[in-house]
Amino acid sequence: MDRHTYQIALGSNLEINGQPPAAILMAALSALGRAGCEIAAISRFYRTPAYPPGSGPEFVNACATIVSGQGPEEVLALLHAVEAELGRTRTHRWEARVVDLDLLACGDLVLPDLEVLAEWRNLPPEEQQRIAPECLILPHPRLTERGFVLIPLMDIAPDWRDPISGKSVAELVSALPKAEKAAIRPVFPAN
Ligand code: PH2
Ligand code: MG
Ligand code: MG
Repeated sequence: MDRHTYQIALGSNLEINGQPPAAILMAALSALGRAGCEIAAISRFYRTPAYPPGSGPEFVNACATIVSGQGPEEVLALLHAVEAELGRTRTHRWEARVVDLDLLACGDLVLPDLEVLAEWRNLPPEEQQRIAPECLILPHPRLTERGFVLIPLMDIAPDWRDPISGKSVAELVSALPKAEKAAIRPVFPAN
């Protein structure tokens, strides 16, 4: 059986049943473990301002590396099942959420192809909010521009490379605006 290495992003900015966001992310990781994924690495947990600015409460964000015999579509379905199990409802895109689990990458696989990935990457922000892709796009089209994804990812996969720019996660992090980096703080140790 082929085993694939996936990078995933986790985020939460709401409580559910008295559980704060960091506990919800832990619960999501244990659910993935119970579902048969090997959790190979977990980043630190970070407090991050909601993007776009002013769109809701602060998030806790993290990334994890999971190893699974399942293909990308199955892993995506599993992430959605865990979101539902933990109480996520979907009414609007980018609303406050109990838990958001995003499939960032499956090794260096590009889906469906570089051209479609580049099209989604170049969408203006209004369009990004209005339309969602029908097919699974990997790596995640917004991965390279978001500090709340790149900074946790740097903890566990600094050498992963973006297939379009050829840049590593470490290089993408060093290109982030200073103010954006400064606003993203590890939960432990608190500062
Ligand atoms: N997720 C979003 C939109 N905005 N902002 C932060 N800080 N963290 C997120 O995970 C996040 C967001 C859409 O999934
Ligand atoms: Mg997301
Ligand atoms: Mg999502």
